[in-house]
Amino acid sequence: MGGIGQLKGKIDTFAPPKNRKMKGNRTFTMIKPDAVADNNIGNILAMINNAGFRIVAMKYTRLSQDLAGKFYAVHKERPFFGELRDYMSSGPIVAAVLEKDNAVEEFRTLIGATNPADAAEGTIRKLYAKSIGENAVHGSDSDENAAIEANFFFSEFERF
Ligand code: 3AN
Repeated sequence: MGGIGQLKGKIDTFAPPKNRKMKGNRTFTMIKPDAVADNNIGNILAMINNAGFRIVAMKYTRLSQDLAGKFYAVHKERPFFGELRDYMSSGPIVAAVLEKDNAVEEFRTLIGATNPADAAEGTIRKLYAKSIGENAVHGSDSDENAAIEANFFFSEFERF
């Protein structure tokens, strides 16, 4: 017995280690397939760091159709669900957990409105999004969803 099996069910996979002071709240982001294909990973990560977010987990990966559907299950009744699932599984993405005080709201401000036509000047979507669907980045809309989304992509041993 022992090893990782013992940890099953005991880990809160979102909170930082208990012996470390929480520096701020956390949010979850993805750099979406359009921004990855356009070679904007570096530009977007620089904007994230320059806005004061610390990257506490990150991976380059690709969602299957099935996983993209699960991630966006909350939107499954929306008319664009099929399009969203196809698009989000169309190429690699970068998933990351970000830390900053008031992270969810601060990050939503940094990324701008869902539709880049409505996004404020200087926001990530204003600079890099192509359309309401291909909109460069995802940002969690609540602390609760940030935790769910981070746990979808990262284990305890992939977050710092
Ligand atoms: P946000 O990502 O700004 O929170 P939501 O939660 O309304 O926006 O939508 C989730 C994702 O669904 C968006 N990021 C976008 O990629 C896609 N989406 C939203 N509205 C549309 C639409 N009208 N047509 C196509 N895709 C959409």
